[in-house]
Amino acid sequence: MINREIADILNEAADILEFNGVEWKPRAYRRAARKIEDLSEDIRNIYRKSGKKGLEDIPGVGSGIANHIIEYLETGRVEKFERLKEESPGGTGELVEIRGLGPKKVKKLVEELNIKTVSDLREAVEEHEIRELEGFGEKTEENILKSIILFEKSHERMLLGKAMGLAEDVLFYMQENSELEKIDYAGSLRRMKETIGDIDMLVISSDPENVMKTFVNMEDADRVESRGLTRSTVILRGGIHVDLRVVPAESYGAAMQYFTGSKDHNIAMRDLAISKGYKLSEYGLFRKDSGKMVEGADEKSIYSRLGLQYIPPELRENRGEIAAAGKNELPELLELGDIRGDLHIHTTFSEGSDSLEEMVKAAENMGYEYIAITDHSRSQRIASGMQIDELRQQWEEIDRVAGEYDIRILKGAEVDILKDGSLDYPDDILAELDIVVGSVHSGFKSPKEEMTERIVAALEHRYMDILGHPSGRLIGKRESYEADFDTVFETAVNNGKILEINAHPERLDLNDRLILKAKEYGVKFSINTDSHSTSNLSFMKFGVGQARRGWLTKDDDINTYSYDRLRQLLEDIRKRK
Ligand code: DGT
Ligand code: CA
Ligand code: CA
Ligand code: ZN
Repeated sequence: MINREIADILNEAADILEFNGVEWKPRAYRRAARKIEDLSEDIRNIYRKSGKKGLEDIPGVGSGIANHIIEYLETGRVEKFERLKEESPGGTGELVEIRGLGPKKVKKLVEELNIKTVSDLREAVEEHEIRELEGFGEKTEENILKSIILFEKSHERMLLGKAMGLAEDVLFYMQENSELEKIDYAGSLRRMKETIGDIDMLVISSDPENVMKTFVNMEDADRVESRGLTRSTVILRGGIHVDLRVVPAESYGAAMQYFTGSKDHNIAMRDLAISKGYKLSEYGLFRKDSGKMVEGADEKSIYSRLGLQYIPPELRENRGEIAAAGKNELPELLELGDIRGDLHIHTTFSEGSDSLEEMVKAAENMGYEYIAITDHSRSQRIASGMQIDELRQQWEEIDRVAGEYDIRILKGAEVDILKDGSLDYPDDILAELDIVVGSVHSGFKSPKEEMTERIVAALEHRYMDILGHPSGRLIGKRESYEADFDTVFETAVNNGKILEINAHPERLDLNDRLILKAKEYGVKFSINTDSHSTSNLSFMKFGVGQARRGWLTKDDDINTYSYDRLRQLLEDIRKRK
């Protein structure tokens, strides 16, 4: 958690410096922040074990930033950053998070309209004051409004990846420090929704008082919103609420059922219970006539008593799962343990922070059978895409590393789909690759028809195997591009091409609804982490979560294939043309 905190303050300082027109430092701070967030080890431990030297070993962290980190670890603040905040006009940190508002524009808004916060900005947009400013105009005003809406969305809900990390920290802390028999998270987090409003936790304990005391005194709690004997709510740094309830053991299953939701699923379940002569609540399943409790301790038994197959949490969105469970027709969902490899991985050959060998080793340690190395192609200047000679060097490196490990390594690339739908390497180079992930990385605002044609052309390209992050969104930051997904799915199926489910918590595309739709067309999927560091490899569970929310089975995802079957599939794709 401390890693995230430090990343946050570095990002905040970067925002302010950027606002002040400082040139390179903000980039350096952001880079360090990203690397710190990617660390798998607690930065406190690194400092304890290896001192300042250890901190300086983190990529992007030099002596200056290391000193700031040490100051923060020791005092909980960084004097220089505090002063920066005081000296900069109020709230600008927040304003520079609005996309399309550079520092110059922000400065103008502060000076001319006294806008300091996003809500000031919203008011000014609604009053059409912005378009009157020199250099702004009507179009800018519209774009600002769109960005405000995205900003607000991302600030009231938290990314699944972030919420899961926080919840696991709280679980661990509670297990270590209090007397409890059982603790679980429920709510949207258990359903693996892509964003989380608040974290809901349930506990069984013979000493609720002790549990609550431990909970509200948690170091990471910023504020205690409410405290009671059976329910307390704390607000963690960063603003997320955690709700914790102590529940009697005989009601634990019913409480898990109720607080896992979704609300719509619960309402449908309650109606079903009534139709069968029961009453369902968070305390248990009761017979309507006698009021006798027939189930409660065990969640699965509630479903079976109502004549249903057990419904996995990810399906509980009232999208037909209850009817299917009643007819024994639920799909056997894909599981994390079914995954045999990751097919979208970056290394230091492009913008990754760990070397090719480190990525391979980490994937082997996860028990994977194969991994595809897919660094960026040559047009990706900002992400240091590979020129052809670098790609060849990478092949040599792969051949060397392959000799040292058991895991199979596929030579791949994440190749840009250029504006005209062509791919960013010539065919003879593509033909030498084992696997090609094609992604759109530019022109996100193209009209729908253009974008659709562009993707269709790529899907028809002989050497493209997987369409990477197929909707191009960054959750809360950038909307999906416009494309006719029916056409995209149809073209994929007709050409035997694979669509990626990107497991990176900032992306998670295709989303659950698009997965459901694609599945109807018979599309095959590939769940990949798009890892930029070894710690990112653990994102796989979020992709699997979305796949399960999209009702996918093991057979729908090619990452469950054996190495031989995967190679056969890739060969078949190329033979089609
Ligand atoms: P979130 O926190 O917005 O990401 O979404 P949830 O699903 O975690 O919702 P939350 O935290 O408001 O409530 C947790 C669960 O409690 C919810 O999924 C279902 C249940 N629940 C909450 N309010 C109601 C309600 O009014 N009726 C029923 N039947 N269940 C409810
Ligand atoms: Ca919740
Ligand atoms: Ca809640
Ligand atoms: Zn990538």
